[in-house]
Amino acid sequence: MSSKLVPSICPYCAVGCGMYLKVEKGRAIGLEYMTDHPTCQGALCPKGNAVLEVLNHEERLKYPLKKAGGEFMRISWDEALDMAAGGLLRNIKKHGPKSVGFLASSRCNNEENYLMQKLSRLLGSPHVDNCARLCHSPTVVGLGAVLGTGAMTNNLIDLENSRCILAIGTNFTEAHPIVSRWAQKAKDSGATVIVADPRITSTSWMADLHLRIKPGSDIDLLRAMMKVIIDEGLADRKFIEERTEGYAELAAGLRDYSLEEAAQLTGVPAGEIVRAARIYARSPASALLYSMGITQHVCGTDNVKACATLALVAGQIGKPGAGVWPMRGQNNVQGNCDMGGMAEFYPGYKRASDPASIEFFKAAWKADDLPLGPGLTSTEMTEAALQGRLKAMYLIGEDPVTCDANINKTKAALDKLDFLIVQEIFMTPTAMMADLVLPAAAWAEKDGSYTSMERRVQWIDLAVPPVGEAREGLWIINEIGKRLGLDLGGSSAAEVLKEINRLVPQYGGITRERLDLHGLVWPCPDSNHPGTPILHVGGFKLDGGRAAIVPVQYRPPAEPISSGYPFILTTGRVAVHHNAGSMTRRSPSLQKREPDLFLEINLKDAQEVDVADGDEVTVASSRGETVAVARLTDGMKRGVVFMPFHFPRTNLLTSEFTDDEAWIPEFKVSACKITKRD
Ligand SMILES: Nc1nc2c(c(=O)[nH]1)N[C@H]1C(S)=C(S)[C@@H](COP(=O)(O)OP(=O)(O)OC[C@H]3O[C@@H](n4cnc5c(=O)[nH]c(N)nc54)[C@H](O)[C@@H]3O)O[C@H]1N2
Ligand SMILES: Nc1nc2c(c(=O)[nH]1)N[C@H]1C(S)=C(S)[C@@H](COP(=O)(O)OP(=O)(O)OC[C@H]3O[C@@H](n4cnc5c(=O)[nH]c(N)nc54)[C@H](O)[C@@H]3O)O[C@H]1N2
Ligand code: SF4
Ligand SMILES: [Mo]
Repeated sequence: MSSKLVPSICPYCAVGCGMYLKVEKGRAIGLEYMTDHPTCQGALCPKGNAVLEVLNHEERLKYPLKKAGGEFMRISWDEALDMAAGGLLRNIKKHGPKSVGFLASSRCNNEENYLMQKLSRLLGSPHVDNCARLCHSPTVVGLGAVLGTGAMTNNLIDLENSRCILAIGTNFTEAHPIVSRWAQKAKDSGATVIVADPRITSTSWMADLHLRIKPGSDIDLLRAMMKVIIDEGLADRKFIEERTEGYAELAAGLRDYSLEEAAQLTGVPAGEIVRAARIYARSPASALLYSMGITQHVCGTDNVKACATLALVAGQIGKPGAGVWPMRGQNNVQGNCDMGGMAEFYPGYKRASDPASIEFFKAAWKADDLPLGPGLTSTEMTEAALQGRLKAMYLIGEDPVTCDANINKTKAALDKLDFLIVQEIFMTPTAMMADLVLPAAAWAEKDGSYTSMERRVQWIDLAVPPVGEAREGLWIINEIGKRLGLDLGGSSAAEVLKEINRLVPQYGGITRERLDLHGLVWPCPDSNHPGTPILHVGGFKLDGGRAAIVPVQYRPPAEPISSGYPFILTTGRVAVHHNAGSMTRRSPSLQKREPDLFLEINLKDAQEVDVADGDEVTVASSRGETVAVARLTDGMKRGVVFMPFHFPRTNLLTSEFTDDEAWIPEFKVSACKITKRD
C-alpha cells in the first residue's frame, strides 16, 4: 500500500516546528522529520514526537453531545447546530447581545479565530477573548505601548547571532525546547547566558550567571540594571536620542535609586546585578527573552515595559541578535491575537475602543452596526457570569476549568450560565460543564494557517479526515452563523485567508499561493514583500518613529504570605506536559514520564514542615486545597514552592488578583501552606 508524506506543524507550542505526517489509507501512521524547516531544521521535542498518540486517541470526541438530565447524549449535527444557534439567540433576545461571550482558541488556526471574532461582533457582542489573557496579554499591551508592536522583535534562529542572552522568567529549555538549540549555538560561539529565575531550572543550568530572584521583584532587577548602565556610561546615547522619548524622566527617577535597596527587594546580590548589567550592555548584540515569570503578575504589563526599556537604554534592539523575544505560548496564540480574538482589538490590532475601527469593519463586513469595545476580557467574563450579566458562552479549544486562576470561582461562574457551548477535541473538565459539546477536527484534520511566536505564518493542508463525525471549526462556526442569519463568508480556510489579506495589513501579502514550507513572517504588506524577520531596524511604529520609554515602579505581589499561609506558591510548566494536559496526559509516552501532580520544596523548608521526599502533602491556599507528592530539592528558594498546572487540581489554589492594564492573573505568586498527609 502506498503512503504519502503530508507537511504539518506541531500542534503544541508557538515555536511552530514542522514535520511530515506519513499517511496511509486516510490515517496518520508515522512522522518524518522536516530537515529543511526554517526554525526547527528537523528537530522535535518529546511532545512533537508524540503527536500521533493524541491525534489517533480513542477518547477523541466523535459526535455532538447534548446534556439532558445531567447526562450527555449523542445527537445529530442538525440538532446540535440548531441548539447552538437557538441558545445564543434566546439569550440575545432576552438580555441583549452583550449577554453573550465568546472565547476563541489559540490552539486553532487563524481562519477559525478570524471567523469566531467576526461571529461575536456581527452578533453585537464585543466580548471575545482568548487565553492570551492568561499568558502574554501584558506583551500585547506593554510591548505595544513601548515599541509600537506587541510581538517578538526578531526571529528565533537570529538568537545564534546574540553575544549575550538574558532570559528572564522563561524556562525555554522545557517550554520551548527547540529554542535551546539556538541559544546553545550562540553559547558555543562565546555568548554569555544570564538567567533570572527564582528556581534552578534546566535553563538555568545553561547559564553563566543565574540571578535567583524573589518572585515578583523583576521591576527592581531591571531598574537596577538600568541604573548601572546609565551610571557607568554604558547607555547607548545616540540610539536613545535618535530613536526614543522619555529617557530624561527615566534617568531622573533612577538617580537616587540604590542598588542595596534593589538587592534587598530582589534577593539578588548587588554584585551580580552589576555584572549582569555590564555584560548585557557591553555585548555587541544582546537578546532579552522573557515569558510567564514576567507576565503572570499583577505588575505584568509594567514588567514587560521594563524589559523593553532596558533594551532601549542599552540600544540592544533593531539589529541582528539584539531585540526582545517574548516567548509566546500556544501554537497559534500570536495568530489569534493578530486576528482580533481579543477584547481590546479588532483584526490587525485596530483598537476596539476607536470609532474609526468600527467604521472600517462596518464597511468591510457590510454590517449595519458593530460593537465598540473593549469587550470583557476572559477574566472579566467570569465575574460577569457570576453577577448574572453574562448569560451564554461559546467557547472553542479552551479549558478554563483547568487553566483559570481560582477554578472554583470559574466553575461557579460557568454553572450560573443559561447556556454553554464547548467545541473541543477531548472531553475536558470545561466540556463536562457544557450544555452542548461540539466535536472538532484536530490540526491535522483541517486546512489553515498558524502564526508562530516569530510571526511566521505557516499553512497546512488537511492530512487525514476528521475522526467520527468531528467537523472543522470553520464549518461549525459558519453553520451556527447561518442559523443566526449571518453570512460569515468563510466556506474554506483559503477563502477566509483572502479576507484576512484584505483587512489585516500585516498579512496583506501572506497569500495562500505564497505560503510554502517556509511560510512568511509578518509584517508582509503586499504580495511582493519578502516578510520582516527583524522589526524596528529603521525606526519604531509609534508617532515620529520613536519608542516610548515609560518609567515603572515596583509593586509587590497582591497576596502577601502570612503566618497562616507562609509559603509562596509559584506554578508553571514541565517539558512533557502542555497546559491543561488534556492532550499530553492522554499521550502514554509523555504521561509515563510525569504521571501526577508534584510539589517542589526546598530541603530545609521540608524539614521544617516534617515532609520527606515522596510524601503526600496537602497544599492549601485561602481559596482551596489539593494533594501533591513532595519532591525535595535545593532548586527551590527557601519559602518558595512550585507546582506544574498540567493537572486539574493546581488552580484550585491560585491567586486571582489581576494586572489592571492587561487583566492577567498572578499565577506566579499565591500564598499557601503545606501539611503532610497522614
Ligand atoms: N512543555 C511545555 N511547553 C509549553 C507549555 C506547556 O504547558 N508545557 N505552554 C506554552 C505556553 S501557553 C506558554 S505561555 C509558554 C510559557 O513558558 P515559560 O514562561 O517559560 O514557562 P513557566 O514555567 O510558566 O515560567 C517560566 C519561569 O518563570 C519563573 N518565574 C516564576 N516567577 C518568576 C518571577 O517572579 N520572576 C522571574 N524572573 N521568573 C519567575 C519560573 O520559575 C519558571 O521557571 O510555554 C509554552 N510551551
Ligand atoms: N497555575 C497556572 N495556570 C495557568 C498558567 C500557569 O503558568 N500557571 N498558564 C496560563 C497560560 S500561559 C495559558 S496559555 C493557559 C492555557 O489555557 P487553555 O487555553 O485553556 O489550555 P490548552 O491546554 O492550551 O488548550 C485548551 C484546549 O484546546 C483543545 N484543543 C486542541 N486543539 C484543538 C482544536 O484543533 N480544536 C479545538 N476546538 N480544540 C482544540 C485541547 O484539547 C485543550 O483542552 O493556561 C493558563 N493557566
Ligand atoms: S518545541 Fe514546541 S512546536 Fe517544537 S516540537 Fe516541541 S512542542 Fe512542538
Ligand atoms: Mo500561554
